[in-house]
Amino acid sequence: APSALIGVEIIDGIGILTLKNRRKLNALRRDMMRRLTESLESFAEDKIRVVILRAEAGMDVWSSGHDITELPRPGQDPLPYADPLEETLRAIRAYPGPVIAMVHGSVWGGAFDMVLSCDIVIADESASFAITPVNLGLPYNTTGLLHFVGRLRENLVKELFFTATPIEAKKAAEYGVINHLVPSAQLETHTMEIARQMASKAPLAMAAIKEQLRVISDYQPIAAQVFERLQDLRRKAYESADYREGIAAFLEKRQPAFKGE
Ligand code: KFV
Repeated sequence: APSALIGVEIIDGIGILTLKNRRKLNALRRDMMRRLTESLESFAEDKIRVVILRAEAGMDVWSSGHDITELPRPGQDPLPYADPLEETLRAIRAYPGPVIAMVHGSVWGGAFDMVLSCDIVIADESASFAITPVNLGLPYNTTGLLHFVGRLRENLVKELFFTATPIEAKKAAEYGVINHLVPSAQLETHTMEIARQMASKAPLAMAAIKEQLRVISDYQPIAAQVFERLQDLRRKAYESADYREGIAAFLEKRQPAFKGE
């Protein structure tokens, strides 16, 4: 059952959402993303003030990112507006209270975007972060790039995207991906402490501040002509043989050979 792949609990008034697709290293399936989005909506209705997003205990991969087997086939936009992962990112960003990412293990692709969409990141030394669309030949979406540029320095964003290589916890903390880097044994207690502290503060003021920050950081006007040109560049990439090759290589468990066409 899809719902079994997402844990939903409330502990001490804190909403806790747990990724539990262990067999596929927490690949972000559509049904899981719908469940996450719905759970955030019901937490908001129940006036849950703070949410923690985590992976099931004992996993060394926090999440392997977008479920690659569910990516729209080559020839179609791989990250359309209505993609369930995109909907979840919007739900996290619009949640009327803090959403804390608690990270143990490696974070890949769209899961990195998800972590950056949270308000605060608390992680241990096992955490690492990679954004990997160039391993697949996948043209990332403009909104997603804004998420990275809004949080991180541009030279780091470029290094991450162009190498698709994970950055380790220490460097991630240094560059501001992580708010608090704590020993593994303290990850849960430290995260709960910060969650409880935030939950004791004035929720309406917090919701207003979060929404203002969201609107300000989303406000990046692009002329219609410019946006259409960017979409053409993206289309050229997702209609290419390289994107087909990138997906095929992953499914066949081999290295891709990209030709630039
Ligand atoms: N989607 C679907 N299945 C996945 C998956 C994914 N993202 N990642 C792993 N799996 C499956 C994998 O096919 C295998 O299935 C199982 O999970 C264990 O993975 O049926 P199978 O063969 O058992 P392994 O065997 O690869 O595990 P391991 O050798 O420990 O390597 C772990 C890891 C995370 C390094 C490797 O699985 C990996 O590189 N996964 C892909 C990471 C990635 O690039 N994710 C980004 C996805 S694309 C994305 O999110 C976006 C939006 N984007 O733009 O790039």
